[in-house]
Amino acid sequence: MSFLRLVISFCFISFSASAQKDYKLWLQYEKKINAKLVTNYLQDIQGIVAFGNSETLKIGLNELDLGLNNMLGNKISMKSKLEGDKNIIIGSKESLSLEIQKEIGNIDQINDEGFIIKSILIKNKKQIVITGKKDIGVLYGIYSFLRLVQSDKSIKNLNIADAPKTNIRILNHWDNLDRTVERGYAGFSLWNWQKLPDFIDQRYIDYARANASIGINGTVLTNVNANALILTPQYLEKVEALANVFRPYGIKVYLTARFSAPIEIGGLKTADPKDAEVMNWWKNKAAEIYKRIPDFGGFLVKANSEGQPGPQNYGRDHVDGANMLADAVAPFGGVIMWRAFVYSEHDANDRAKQAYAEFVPYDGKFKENVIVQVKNGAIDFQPREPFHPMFGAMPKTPLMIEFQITQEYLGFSTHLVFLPKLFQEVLASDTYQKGEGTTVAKVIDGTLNKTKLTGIAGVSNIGNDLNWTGHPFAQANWYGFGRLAWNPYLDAETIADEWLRCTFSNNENFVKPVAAMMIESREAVVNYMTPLGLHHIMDTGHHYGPGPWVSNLSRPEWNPVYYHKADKNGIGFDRSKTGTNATAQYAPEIEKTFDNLETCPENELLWFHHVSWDYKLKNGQTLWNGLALKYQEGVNQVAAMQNIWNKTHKYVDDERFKEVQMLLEIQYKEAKWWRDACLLYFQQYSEKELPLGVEKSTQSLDYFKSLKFPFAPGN
Ligand code: BDP
Repeated sequence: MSFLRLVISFCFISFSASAQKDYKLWLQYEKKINAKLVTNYLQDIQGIVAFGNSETLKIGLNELDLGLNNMLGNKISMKSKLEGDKNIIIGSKESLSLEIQKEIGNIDQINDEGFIIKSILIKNKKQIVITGKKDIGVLYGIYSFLRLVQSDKSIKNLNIADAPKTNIRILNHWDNLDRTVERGYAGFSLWNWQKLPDFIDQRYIDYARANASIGINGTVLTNVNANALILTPQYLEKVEALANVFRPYGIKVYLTARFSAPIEIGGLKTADPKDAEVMNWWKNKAAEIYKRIPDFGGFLVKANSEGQPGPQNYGRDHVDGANMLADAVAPFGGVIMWRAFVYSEHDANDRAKQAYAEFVPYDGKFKENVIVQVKNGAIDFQPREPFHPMFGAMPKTPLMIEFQITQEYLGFSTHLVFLPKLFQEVLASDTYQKGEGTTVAKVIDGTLNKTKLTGIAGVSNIGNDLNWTGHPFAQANWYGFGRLAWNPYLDAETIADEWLRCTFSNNENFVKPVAAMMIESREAVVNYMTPLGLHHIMDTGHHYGPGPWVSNLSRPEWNPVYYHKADKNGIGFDRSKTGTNATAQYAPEIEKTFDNLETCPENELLWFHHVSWDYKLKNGQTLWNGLALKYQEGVNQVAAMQNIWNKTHKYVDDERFKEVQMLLEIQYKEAKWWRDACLLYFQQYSEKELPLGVEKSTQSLDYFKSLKFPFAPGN
C-alpha cells in the first residue's frame, strides 16, 4: 500500500470510528478502565439468564450482552438455566421460579411498564434480578441497569422499583411525505416512504432502540399539518412495516389525521363530523388501520388552526370533531390527541388568551379516549413562557403537555440549549388549581384529578443527520425529554449528569463543568434573544435570527411588533387588568402575582406588562439599562460556555470536540447579532445610551434589517 493510501485509509477509519460515537447517542458502552464501584461486583458476574423468549426479551438480552461485554470486556456469557452465583436474571415476574418471585417482593408497587431491579440471594448465591409485570418493563429495567453501569453508579445491594408516571410518552414528528421536516434542523425525515415497506433501514431499529432506552413508547410519524395520503392503503402498508419494527421496543405508531380526509381521499362531499357517511368513513378507516396494526395508537389532530381544516368548517366545534374520531378508534382501544393550539385571525383578542377561551368551556365534554394536547405556553414554544393557563382550568379533561424538542425559536440545531431546564420549569409551575402545590406535573400525570389517560408529547428534533439531531448536544434534549416523560419530577441537573456520563465521560473534571454549562445554557438563550419576558421577536416565517421590526404581515399576531409593543413610553405587552386581562385566566393566587408590576417575576415582566423605560428593576437598574445588560449577559454566557468547552478536549473524541467548538462559535456570533439588532431597534424608542459594560454594535440597524434568509431550514 502506498503511503498516501495508508494515510487515506487511516483517515477514513478514524473518521468512521468517531462518527459512530455521534451515532451511538447515549448508548456508547465505553470500556470501563477504572470504575471500581461498578466492577466490585460486576467483574465476577458470570452469566445472564433469560426467562421467556419474546422479541422484547431477546432485545433486552442482546442489549445486556452488548453493553456489559463492551464495558467489562467479554466476560459474561448467556446461560440457558440458573446455575452458579452472580448472574443477572431477566424475565417478567410470572416467568420466574416461585423461589425468585418470593425474593422480588410486591410487584404491585409498579404498573405494567414498570420494573424492579433487585439483588437477591438464591440458595445462598448472589444474583441480580431485573423483572416487571411485562417484558417491556423488563426491557426498561435493563436500560436502567445499564445506565447505572455506564455512569459508574454502585450496583451493590440493588433494590429499585420504578415505573413511568404517564401513559403516553410520545414523539411528534413534523415529517412530511416528501421527507422534508417542518421545523427540522437535522436533515431529512428518517422515514423513507419510497423504499418502505420492503426496505427496512437499520436506522428504524436504532431509532426504536434509542427511544426504548429512555422509555418513549409512542411516535406520531407525520406532520400535524397533515397530508391525507398517509391514510391510503399505499401508505398504510408502509406504516405497518414501521409499526412491526417498533412493536418489540414497546413503541406504538400514531398518525396525524387530516380532518378533510373523507373528501380528499374518500370521495365524500363533506367532512362534517355529524354526517353519517363521514362517521362511517372514519369507522371503516379505523377498522382498516387496526386490521394491519392491531396496536395502532390513534390519531393526533390539528384542526381549525393555522388554516388546517376542522369541524368549525361545518359549524361544529372541537368536541364534535374529537368525539367523532374517538368513536371510530374506541372499539380498538385507540386514542385521539386533539391539539389546543388555536388562534384566529378573526379574533382581535390577545392571541395568548384564545386557546383557553375556546377550550375551557368544553371541560368534561370529551369522550374518555380523547386527550387534549396543550403546548407548554400560550403562544408558541418561546425561550421562556409562563405555563399555559389551560393547565389550571380543565379538571375534568385529560390534558397532555406538548413541548418542542426541535429548536424552532431557540437557535435551530446550531445553538447549545439544554431544554430539560425549560421543561422542568414548566412542569414545576404551580397552577394553584386545587391550592398550593398543584403543579403542571400533577395535572398531566393524572395525580391531581385522577385522570386515567395521561401523556407528554415532544416535537422531535430527529432527522437523518449522522448524529440524529444536528448538534451533538441536541441529543441531550431528546434524552431529557424521554426521561421527563417517564418521570416529570426529575430535575434537569440529574438528567444532564446522566446524559454526559453515558454520552461522553465519567471523569468528574469533565462532567461537573460541562453539566454546569448545560444548565446555564437555557438562561443564556433567553438573555440574548428574549430577556425579561420578551417573546416572538424572531424574524418571521423561518424564525431564524432577530426581527423585532417586522410589522408588515397580513395577520397582526404574526408580526413581532404585536408582541413587544415598544414605543416612546416603554416596552412589553400589557396582559394585566389594565390591558388584555390574560392574567385572569390563571388561578387567583397566580393572577394576583402576575397582575401586579411589583410582584410579577422579572423574567416574565414584559410578557404581562408594558413597562416604562425608566422603571426601576429589583437590582436598581432602569428597565432600559437592565434590558441591555441582559442582552450582554447572554453573550457573555456563551463566551463562558466556549471557555468551558475548550478545556474538555482530553475527555472527548476529536470529531465531537471540534463540532461543538465550531457550533459554539456560531452561537457566539449569533448571540451578538441578537444583542446588537435588538438593542439598536429598541434604542429608537428608548432614546437612551447603552449602559456601561454593553458592547456597541459595529453594524447599523439597516444592515440587520437587510439580512434575508430565503432558504433557512425547516420552513
Ligand atoms: C408553530 C410552527 C408551525 C407549526 C405550528 C403548530 O411555526 O410550523 O405548524 O406551530 O404547532 O410553532 O401547529
